[in-house]
Amino acid sequence: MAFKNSALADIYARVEKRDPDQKEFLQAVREVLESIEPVIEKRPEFAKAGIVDRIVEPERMIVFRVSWVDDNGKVQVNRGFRVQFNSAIGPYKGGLRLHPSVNLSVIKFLGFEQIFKNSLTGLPMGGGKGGSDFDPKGKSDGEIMRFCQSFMTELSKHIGSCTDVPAGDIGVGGREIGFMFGQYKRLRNEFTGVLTGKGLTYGGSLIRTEATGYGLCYFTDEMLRANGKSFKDQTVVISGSGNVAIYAAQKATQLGGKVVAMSDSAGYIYDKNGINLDVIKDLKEVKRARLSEYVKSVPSAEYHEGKGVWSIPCHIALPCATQNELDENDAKMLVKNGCYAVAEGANMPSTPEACEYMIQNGVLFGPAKAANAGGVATSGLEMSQNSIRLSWTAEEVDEKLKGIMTNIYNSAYNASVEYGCPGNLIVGANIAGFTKVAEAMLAQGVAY
Ligand code: NDP
Ligand code: 2IT
Repeated sequence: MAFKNSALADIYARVEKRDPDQKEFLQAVREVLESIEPVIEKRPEFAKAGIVDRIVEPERMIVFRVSWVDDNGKVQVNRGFRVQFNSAIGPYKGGLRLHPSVNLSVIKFLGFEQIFKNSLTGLPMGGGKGGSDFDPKGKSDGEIMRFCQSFMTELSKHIGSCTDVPAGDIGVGGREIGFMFGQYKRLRNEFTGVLTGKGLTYGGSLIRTEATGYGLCYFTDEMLRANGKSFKDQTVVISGSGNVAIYAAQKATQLGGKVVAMSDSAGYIYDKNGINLDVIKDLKEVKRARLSEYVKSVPSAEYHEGKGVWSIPCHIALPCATQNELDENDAKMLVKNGCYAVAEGANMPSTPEACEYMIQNGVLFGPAKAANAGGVATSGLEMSQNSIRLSWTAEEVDEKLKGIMTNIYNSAYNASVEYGCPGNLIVGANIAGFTKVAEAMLAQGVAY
């Protein structure tokens, strides 16, 4: 798709010229800039204040060495990142990803998306993201601890409960947050809510573990209900088998759906009777094993090596693994097999061509920024609880999460109507998320 607005075309060309190799970042920027064209036309004050020129450039990027000693006494070196993208509406907020594919492009795309996602939650959080190319697979608890401590030794200089509040993402869950929190406290001698996703014994929030997956299903349910449908008796396929995928599967099942397939980076399982989540949780949360082991506990299920989870027929598909995991061919296969709703638990899991195909073919489509915002929203609720030094019950947090997901659906839908493409939630979410940040930047002047 080409830009109709020449000012936006020029801005995109400058971003591309500045970082021609950052393909994930460019992909994320292009989608947002295409969506906000009508806002830029309607609100000339945004262009005058250079809002878009500024919003595509991070306020600060920190890149650092992380050295640590493995179990054999050998020194290992990784690269750490924290991109503090935008603080117009609150302290930088966003997860940390530990995966060998992490580079500046990946962290910048995630940080950029986080700005608009956080804005959509209605909570006061700016956008940021970080991580490292460290590969947690096969590492001992001691190695994970030493890596996390070394990572935090540098990161601690740049974060704080009113400055930047990291959390989990791929490869970072409760164990890693615990090690990082311990190191931050040791270095700074202060007990503050500097990270979210903490354990329940030291300031974590109930429901944060479940929040992204639950929120995804609350959002999807809202989208389905607005179109006269529901999860009841529907076949659901979910990619991934990590934090987001597991709790999406749990909530989809509670809402009456039947989850028949899940995946990891090596392959996927198909269980026509409905996936047994106790087995998945034991494999993934306790044993940290491969998904292929599922068939040892459930012999009637099938395991297939490689990609291909989208070839399983379903009504509702929830991509919950990683970026660009659902391409145009996958989208065609899903539609051909009767899939009518897709909601993104992962960040940018569908390629631009896949998104285009699904929207053109009438698939109800919940884009990541809106659909997976329940995780960071509940992180925001964890920050609130830390600030007032109180903990809310699971019911209270869950109720707030539901309310936030309903509001996000309504904001994205209403913006899609206001700007002339009713039901296109990609455009609606980008516009609603952008407008609030743009107004805050406008009010705060141009000095950064
Ligand atoms: P986890 O590390 O818990 O799980 C990741 C899952 O995705 C694993 O099953 C993993 O398989 C699979 N996966 C990771 N990378 C790849 C890859 N390159 N190709 C195929 N499969 C892959 O991470 P989360 O569940 O926390 O995150 C999943 C997605 O959700 C990410 O896009 C993340 O940014 C997004 N997200 C997470 C939130 C959170 O609160 N945690 C909030 C909002 C979005 P394997 O184990 O084999 O690597
Ligand atoms: O992509 C995301 O929104 C997250 N990984 C969660 C971020 C957070 O701060 O809870």
